[in-house]
Amino acid sequence: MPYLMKDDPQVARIIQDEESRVENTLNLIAAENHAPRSVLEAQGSIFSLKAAEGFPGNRFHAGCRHADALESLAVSRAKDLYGADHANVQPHSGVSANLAVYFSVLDVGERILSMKLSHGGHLSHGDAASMTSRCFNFQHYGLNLKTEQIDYDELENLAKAFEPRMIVAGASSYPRLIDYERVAEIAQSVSALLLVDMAHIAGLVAARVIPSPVPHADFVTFTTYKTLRAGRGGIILCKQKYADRINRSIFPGGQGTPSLNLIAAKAVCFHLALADDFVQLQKDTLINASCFAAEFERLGYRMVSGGTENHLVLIDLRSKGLTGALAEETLESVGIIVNRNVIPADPERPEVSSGIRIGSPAITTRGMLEPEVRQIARMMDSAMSNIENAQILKQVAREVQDLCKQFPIKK
Ligand code: DSN
Repeated sequence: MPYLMKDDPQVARIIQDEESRVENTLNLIAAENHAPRSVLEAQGSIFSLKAAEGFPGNRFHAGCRHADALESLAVSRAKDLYGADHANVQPHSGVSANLAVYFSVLDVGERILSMKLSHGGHLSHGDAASMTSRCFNFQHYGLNLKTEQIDYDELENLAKAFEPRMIVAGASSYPRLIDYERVAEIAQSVSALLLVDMAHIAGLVAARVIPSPVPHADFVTFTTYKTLRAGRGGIILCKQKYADRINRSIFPGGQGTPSLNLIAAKAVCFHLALADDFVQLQKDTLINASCFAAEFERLGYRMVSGGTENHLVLIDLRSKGLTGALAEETLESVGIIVNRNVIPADPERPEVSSGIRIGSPAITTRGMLEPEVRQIARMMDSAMSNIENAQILKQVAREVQDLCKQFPIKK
């Protein structure tokens, strides 16, 4: 970063420190990943400066010839990758994408049925703390507290009683697959539209290693920096008949000029997602998550829902006498980055939580496989079982460093 170093060494050093933190820690945050350097180059490109309100062929600024070529390419790649009728690649984030879907077809105050945040849903699915809950009338479905999985019969009963205009499926901390066919049937039976928010699993779906919601849903939204590895940003896919309404809802409805640099990164990632090594990466991501669940169970931990079918596991720490917050802090002190997470019917406040959420995407991108996953689980157990033992924590921190050196982040 020669120019940045010259103009603002303070910021340059903070960026270098972050690069070093990422390289020298194990990232188990289920919502994150390491992106290829080509994606970061596209994100940092000249396109970050271009004003281009509107859509390809219909802009409110001149000089958009290359912007149009770029956005058209990203749209056509997104449609091909997911088999969608229409793609809007402009949302700045997942929340922007969800808001645009709600406002595209619903009037303020209309009813939406979605999964509750405390059982794995997302803030933008109408949580009380999110402005989405002030714009629409949300009711929430949860998990069956015995199976800790979605109870589709209960969802159906709620839909019949509430008569929502839209049902939202998709979650941030749900380790199971969702039966989209069943949710679509329920939505149709009450004449509701179906939005699937597949932010966490967009890479797994792109690689076709888990089922796709696209054939079943009216709208599919996702962020691009998680399993998909495209850097920050959001996408909306939809049936052709909603294409114009979705576009208007993004611009001029909810956003101004798109972030063309992020669109460039999205286009690169859609291209890379077609390669065989991306498909293998997503297969390994699933295998590694299952391996985490098996190893933690062997070590005496309880997996919420009894295991995983995707890239994440949710661990209930209560039997170990730990809170999520304490585990998160202890693990960070040895270089293992996780996030505390509420478990269904959690007795603790969200800031404290009784669980941790562990994701396999980033370590899999580094090339780690089952032997390393078992080693990481044992290191985590060692740290979490010895939170007061400075010597053991130091030893685990050294092991983390060694593992990071053995598996440098690929450029
Ligand atoms: N949705 C948040 C998460 O799952 O951590 C971040 O995007």
